[in-house]
Amino acid sequence: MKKLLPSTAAATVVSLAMISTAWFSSCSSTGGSGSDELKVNSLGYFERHGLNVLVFSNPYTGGFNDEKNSGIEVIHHGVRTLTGGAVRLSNTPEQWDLVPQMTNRVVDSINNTIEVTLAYPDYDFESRVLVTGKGPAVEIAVFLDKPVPEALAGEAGFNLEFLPSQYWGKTYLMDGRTGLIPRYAVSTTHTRPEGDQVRQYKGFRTHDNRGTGRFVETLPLDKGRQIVMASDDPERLIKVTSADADLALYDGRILAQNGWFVVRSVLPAGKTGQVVTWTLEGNVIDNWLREPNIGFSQVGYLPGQSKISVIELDKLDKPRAKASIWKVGEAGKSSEVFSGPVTSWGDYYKYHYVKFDFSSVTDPGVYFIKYGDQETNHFIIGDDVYEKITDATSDIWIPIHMNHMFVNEAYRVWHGEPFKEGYLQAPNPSDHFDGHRQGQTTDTPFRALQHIPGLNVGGFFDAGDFDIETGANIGVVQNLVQTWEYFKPQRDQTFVSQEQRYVDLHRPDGVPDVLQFIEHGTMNLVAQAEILGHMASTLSNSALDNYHHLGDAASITDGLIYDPKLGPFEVSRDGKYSGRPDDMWAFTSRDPNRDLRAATMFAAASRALRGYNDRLADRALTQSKRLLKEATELLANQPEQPGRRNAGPGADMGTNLELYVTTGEQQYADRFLEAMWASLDRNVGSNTILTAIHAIPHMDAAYKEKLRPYVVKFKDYIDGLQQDNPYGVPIGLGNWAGSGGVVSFGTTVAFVSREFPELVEREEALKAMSWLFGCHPYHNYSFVATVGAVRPKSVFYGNNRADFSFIPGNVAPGLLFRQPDHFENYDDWPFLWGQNEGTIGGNTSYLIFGSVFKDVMSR
Ligand SMILES: [Ca+2]
Ligand SMILES: [Ca+2]
Ligand SMILES: [Ca+2]
Repeated sequence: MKKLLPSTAAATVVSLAMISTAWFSSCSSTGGSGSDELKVNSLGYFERHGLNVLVFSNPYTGGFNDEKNSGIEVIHHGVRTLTGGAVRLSNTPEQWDLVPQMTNRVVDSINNTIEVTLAYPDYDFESRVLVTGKGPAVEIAVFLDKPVPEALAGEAGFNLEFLPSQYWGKTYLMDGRTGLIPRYAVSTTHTRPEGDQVRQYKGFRTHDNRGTGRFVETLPLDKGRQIVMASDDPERLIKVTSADADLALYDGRILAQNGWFVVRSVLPAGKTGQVVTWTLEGNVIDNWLREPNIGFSQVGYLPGQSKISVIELDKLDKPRAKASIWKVGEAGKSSEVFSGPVTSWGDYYKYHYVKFDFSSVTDPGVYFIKYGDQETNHFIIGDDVYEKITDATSDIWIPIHMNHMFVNEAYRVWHGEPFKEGYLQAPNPSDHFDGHRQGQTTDTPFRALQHIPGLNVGGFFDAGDFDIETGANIGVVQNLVQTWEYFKPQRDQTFVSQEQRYVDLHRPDGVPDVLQFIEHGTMNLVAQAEILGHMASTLSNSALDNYHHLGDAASITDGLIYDPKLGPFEVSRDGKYSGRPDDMWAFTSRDPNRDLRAATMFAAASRALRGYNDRLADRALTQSKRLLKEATELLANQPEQPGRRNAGPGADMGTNLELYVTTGEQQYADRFLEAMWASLDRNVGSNTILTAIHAIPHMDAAYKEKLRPYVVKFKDYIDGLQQDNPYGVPIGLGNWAGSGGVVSFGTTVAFVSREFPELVEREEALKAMSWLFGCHPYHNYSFVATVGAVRPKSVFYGNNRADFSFIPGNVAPGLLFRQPDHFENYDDWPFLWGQNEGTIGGNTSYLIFGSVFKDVMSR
């Protein structure tokens, strides 16, 4: 038996204990792992079955400050529902608020403790957090060797954050009083003088104070000494008791839509030693087992293809011997048509995996899988299941991301025409919140903050944000040209008028859409080359308070050119200028390698555009030749760096291949071949082999023969993945999840199979397809928005993420790996970009993957 609640004196707490006791499982064993105590395991976190407490297993080291992926975290019945347990400097920390650096971490399994030291160098402030497993609970204690610095007194506190989508609509108890956790952020706020505000990341500010000089602070929903979150839901119930400081509950969504619910105790001023002590206990459902995750292709299967379901099981779950396939008859009645063995693959991180092969089911129709009592949603076996897999991406997602255009769809306007005022030269030097920088000089004819006319044309929004990343846009045009040159897609569902700056979805205009996308991308990039003299690094927001924009892209800026002589809310008499410093900036530091990439892209674009827009094709070719010449000279004149071979144009195989195709000059072929064979000798990765395959049409027959043994090695790599993980695809473990790697792998496999079908069967490409469309860990939803007949993912990190929605055709990064053993893809919470954002680069890569996949499967 375990102790239920720590007894305290207050009568209200006693009644609370009686209310919530029922939800705490009353005893003992949950199968194999048995213990109901939280014990530090060999992976360095507190574990009991159904409840894991991680203490900085993932430090704050992501690309952005607060990614809601760090600190003390709780994985509760398989879902990471708590994060951000740490000393923080505000009630409701935002993405760009300061995060603590973890300077030390000690895991002590003998004493069942994990201790971290947290530092805020901006404030010379250090604290230690000691977490101790005590039976079914953990005690969290904050220690200070020096008192909280004066500037942070009353601001620094110990925070713990709760995932809104798993807690809203449920009840909480604060010292026994019942409250409802709100569905939408409607709690109260007040304002304080800006001088009191704790510094944000690099000194940027997330909010526009509208000239008030005051910042907004969230006020608590409730206060007390003990809170039970989700007191009405045994799966989510968490109790926090504070021994020596008040607890307050806040709604972090008040300041930022991606905020979480926060439980917090302010650190007392002027004190040292153990200053805050919490006890945290999570309910665990008796004998809880995670429901099996039956992976399969939501898009369906071709009749003759292999069909393998990968089923993810709780390690305490006993695998079943068999699974079955049921067919849905015309009258809606279902019957079993196949039953087959379930075979074990083994353990992969925290779960056990089994496979169910139902390839012998070949009749076209509607089916579902049955495993035990569990039935999946329906899927289709048919000859045309893959026919439409790229349509949502090309008809909807890509045109919606066309910058500098008004985009309409039936009754709905996706966005008005953005950035009508054009761009300002980014000041030199300057720093940025999204990782861009301007060097010591502008490298252009423009001075700092001077208006640059003409850049507000063409181009694609980067991702869930609205900047033009030049490097990504270069890749996008290349992807689109490649799609065009290999497959010549004639699909025309989009009206594009550059003259009207107007895009209308589902309105054919007689021009293949891919050509119009190539044109649109090229227009911005050519404008950069012509106006700036070379390629910008990016066209991005100048102010953090409009970078996190959620809404119509046309309202990010006021459309008027910034004039610092005007007051902040003043507009010039002619209505062309304003005093709002909201204009986007062009970051223009010159990089000859980028220019070289642009030169090859321009050459390719000019080929594709020839005959459709000859004037743009000419301009692109002119810039290609000029940039090639200038970049080559600049690279040749770059000082040799010791210890590194001068990168030069030899650094990028793809660029040298393109340069060879464009110019026919042997020097580029030589550089390409030298770099490529060396790279293949090191490692037959899918990117290198894909570039090698793309070279086949431009090389002699001996080249293809020389490639053959590397293709054999690549096949070994494909086979090896079967042992690496149960899905047989390369699974990325980075801070941005790995769908892009799977798309790239699938693309390579499909192209290799077109050239060497005797070495790599086209069937191999199905693993990547299957992964994207539902056969993967955590859940079985398709990662491509609206693609997957019955169950695509339902929320994505698009620019409409505040509506918990999606933009059709988006490919989610997918399964985000959290150390040490957790894969995750939220489908009720869109705001983790590493799981749910899509990019123009990634989605045009998917266009190629889908195109080559359809092509190879139809052969
Ligand atoms: Ca961006
Ligand atoms: Ca069209
Ligand atoms: Ca403006």
